[in-house]
Amino acid sequence: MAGKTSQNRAEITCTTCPYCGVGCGVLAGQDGTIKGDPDHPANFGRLCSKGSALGETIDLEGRLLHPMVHGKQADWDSTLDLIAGQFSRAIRDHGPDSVAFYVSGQLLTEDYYVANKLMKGYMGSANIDTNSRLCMASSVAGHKRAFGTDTVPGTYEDLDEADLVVLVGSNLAWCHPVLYQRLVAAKQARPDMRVVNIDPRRTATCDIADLHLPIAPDGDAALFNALLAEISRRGAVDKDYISAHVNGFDAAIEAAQACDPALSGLNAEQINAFCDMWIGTPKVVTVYSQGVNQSICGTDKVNAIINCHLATGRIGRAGMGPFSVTGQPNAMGGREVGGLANMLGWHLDIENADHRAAVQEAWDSPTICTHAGLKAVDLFEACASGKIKALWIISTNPAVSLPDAGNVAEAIANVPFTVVTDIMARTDTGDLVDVLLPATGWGEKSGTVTNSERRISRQRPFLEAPGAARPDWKILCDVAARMGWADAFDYQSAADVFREYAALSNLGTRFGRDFDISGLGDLTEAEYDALAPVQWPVRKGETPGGRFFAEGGFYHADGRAKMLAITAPQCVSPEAENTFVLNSGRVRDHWHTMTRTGKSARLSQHLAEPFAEIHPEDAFALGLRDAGLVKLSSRYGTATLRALISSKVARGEIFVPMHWTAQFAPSGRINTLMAPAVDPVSGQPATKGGAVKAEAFGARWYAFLATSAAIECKRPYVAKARTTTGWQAEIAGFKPPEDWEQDLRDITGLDAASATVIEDAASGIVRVALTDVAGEIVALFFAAPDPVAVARAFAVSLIGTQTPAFEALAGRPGADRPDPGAVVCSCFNVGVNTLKSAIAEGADTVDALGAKTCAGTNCGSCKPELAALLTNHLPKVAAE
Ligand SMILES: Nc1nc2c(c(=O)[nH]1)N[C@H]1C(S)=C(S)[C@@H](COP(=O)(O)OP(=O)(O)OC[C@H]3O[C@@H](n4cnc5c(=O)[nH]c(N)nc54)[C@H](O)[C@@H]3O)O[C@H]1N2
Ligand SMILES: Nc1nc2c(c(=O)[nH]1)N[C@H]1C(S)=C(S)[C@@H](COP(=O)(O)OP(=O)(O)OC[C@H]3O[C@@H](n4cnc5c(=O)[nH]c(N)nc54)[C@H](O)[C@@H]3O)O[C@H]1N2
Ligand code: SF4
Ligand SMILES: [Mo]
Repeated sequence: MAGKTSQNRAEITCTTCPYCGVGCGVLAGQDGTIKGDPDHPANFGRLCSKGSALGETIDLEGRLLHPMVHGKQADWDSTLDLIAGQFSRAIRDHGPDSVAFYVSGQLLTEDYYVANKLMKGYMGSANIDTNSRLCMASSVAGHKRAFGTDTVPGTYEDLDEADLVVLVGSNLAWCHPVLYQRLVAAKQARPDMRVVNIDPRRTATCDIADLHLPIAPDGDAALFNALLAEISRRGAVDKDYISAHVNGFDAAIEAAQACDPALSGLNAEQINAFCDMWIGTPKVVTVYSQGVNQSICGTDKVNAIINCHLATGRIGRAGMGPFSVTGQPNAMGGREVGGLANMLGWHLDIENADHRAAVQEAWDSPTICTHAGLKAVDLFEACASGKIKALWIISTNPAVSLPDAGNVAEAIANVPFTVVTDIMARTDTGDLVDVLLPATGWGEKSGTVTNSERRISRQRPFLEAPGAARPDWKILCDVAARMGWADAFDYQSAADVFREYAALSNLGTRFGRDFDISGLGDLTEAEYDALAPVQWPVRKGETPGGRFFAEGGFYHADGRAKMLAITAPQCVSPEAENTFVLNSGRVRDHWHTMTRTGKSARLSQHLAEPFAEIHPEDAFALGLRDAGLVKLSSRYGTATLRALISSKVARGEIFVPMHWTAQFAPSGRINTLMAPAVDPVSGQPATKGGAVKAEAFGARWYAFLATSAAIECKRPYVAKARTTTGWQAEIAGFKPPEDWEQDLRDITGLDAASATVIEDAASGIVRVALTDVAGEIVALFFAAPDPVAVARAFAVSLIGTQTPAFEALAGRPGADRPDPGAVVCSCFNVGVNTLKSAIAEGADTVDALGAKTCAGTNCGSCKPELAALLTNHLPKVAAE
């Protein structure tokens, strides 16, 4: 069990990346240097662009450093008293279900455990839900239906060993980049390995795919039903496995046979090719993510996939199995501690009276919740209707990330007493609440996370806690103590919390559950500090980890798995004119609501503004031009985004990124449009399947601004991004300002700078440069009646230089200063134009491009884009 500690690698701390569920090991230096940990079994030294840029996001700019009550700095004691008083009063006057926590898969296990214990065992309600409801709930529900408990059967090694990897609703290249690279390496080592990518869009992940199936939105259940029917028809069923270990086979096959494969949106040839590959390849891993989970039929999709693996007995053996990859760093840990409103810790069930009694006994708690709490969407509805009197939101930004976000913001504002714990002073959610509490962030806090393959790793601190920031678990304990439960929350350290949680986990085994880490239940502080990454189960005297279910051993009462009879939904095909299916998801270099990645210039330059990816024929029909603006609207709200015209999306569909907030692009908040429709089984919102109308935005002027100053600007369209020299913004509006120069001064606050203005009345083009007393350019502004054609990266590079204003306002680089173009490789800041020149000079492979420009030679996250560039498929956002 002993591992490396921070002490035995002087100055270097072994920790874990705080972003995605791959859970990469990171070596962090005190000076902010970040490297992949070669000894960590999740990444063996690799990191992606976000992991590599961690050093740029740990500065204190924008951090919340003190408790704030109604906008005023406050001390901890009085603030904690206030919170304890308000929660106690609400419970006394309105009962336990009048209070709620909304927490996050980015909490550490220790934080998460304490929050659950406090709400479920002491406050006496199960009103604690988590952003994992928006992320993993359908997988959890699907696992429980099939296996009897929420088990991920396989390991990452299965990806190395599979002969076929099927990616369903997963943009692995951008969202789990180190796993993607692992797949690339496996394929290089064994060229016979095949990859299928099932996604309505042609994403960067297609770069590795032998077959891309552009499925209709929510066509997955029909496709996997078709596969199951074919498995049966072709005699590929593992009859021994079924008869020994599986119930529900006949009903599942019957439902599959009754299902129309055309509902998948694929033709017979495509379906056949897929069935040939899947059925003909015993070693198959089906990896799935949000294209499966975030759907009104997400749980059914999960079970349609698992059905095929159960029918063929391809589960729990090397290179075989269904594999739901987790999104957040501790999405899995949250499921283990019972983070969802309908679960108890250690994979026990709220509905089961014996489980409830056992948990109460283990905690020696005064009470235990008696029924499931409100799931995220319902929880915020209860906030809106006045049922919730006190709400505490921890480590998540629901005013951005929940569907129908406008109403969610109003619902939060409607709760009489609201608290947010965050690391940042300003977030869209934090701006709405009574009390802000400063948490220690990554690099400062200590605890554990569990990754997609059930591997528990330590996050270790290497920085001092800034200001008055405290660990999340500690803040929760301090409130619990003030509510009268000091003894039960008297933990002295994160290790202390972990010990209790791990020791009690044999409860799971007692009730015949999978989750058990009791082997870690008596770690000393030093052993906890030294804990090496370990996969559960971890029982005393047994080798930890491994796979589940090769020999059956499921967790339903009879020990058998269940195949489900799945009915595929009719594909959504909006009938009304100009109405589109709204698909949403992630970009390579941003993390969710950008509170951290938005601080990094490198990460902000890959895609610097929110966009709507739309098919060329749809764009033509709407009168949209590339780099123009498009307005999307639904009955919930509107959004204005840059049009990215691309045949990578199907006709009738629009893809938008989920990341932009009121702080970066007020008109780009996509969840203001998204309906709060949920999967009926899991309660997970269907954030991939909205319906919107689209129209050209009809701006009268467009502008680009690069400056060293902060940008404060209210216009119909504004999208700000960090640059290496300050900030940049894309701006657009209707009525042009009367005085462009004054307008620019108002936006930047650069009152004292001297201005050079070039205005061409005939073309309507306006250019303004602001120069400071030292003769350095501090702002460059380009406005035009059409989307502005200016070399953006070049303009940004002129800020802070002594370039003569007239020269800078040419907006086009001279031969002596080539324009690198939009960033493709964020590690080495290599722009698209640099890459195009390298291609023109003969670089004809990704490796050759790397040798010439360094692009792709560090984290490798941009390799799919380099490959696309080589075949002339570069995505373009805004005019370059
Ligand atoms: N860069 C980056 N990486 C991240 C994150 C991030 O914010 N940024 N967040 C992390 C988190 S929390 C999560 S949950 C994961 C998510 O990781 P992914 O699930 O891989 O990412 P998404 O972009 O949300 O969606 C994946 C794909 O689903 C497709 N899709 C939409 N509808 C359907 C459908 O009906 N069927 C199928 N088969 N596909 C469909 C979309 O076109 C999209 O390409 O990423 C993690 N990694
Ligand atoms: N339309 C659409 N909506 C989606 C999705 C989608 O694909 N499409 N995906 C959904 C999914 S899968 C997810 S996971 C969610 C994510 O959505 P959110 O959870 O709302 O997004 P984050 O930006 O990760 O929010 C984390 C917050 O915690 C803060 N924070 C960081 N570290 C700490 C810490 O140590 N302690 C505390 N207390 N705070 C901290 C950050 O500053 C930030 O404000 O979005 C969901 N929403
Ligand atoms: S793949 Fe990237 S974001 Fe995910 S854990 Fe690894 S370094 Fe972090
Ligand atoms: Mo997620």
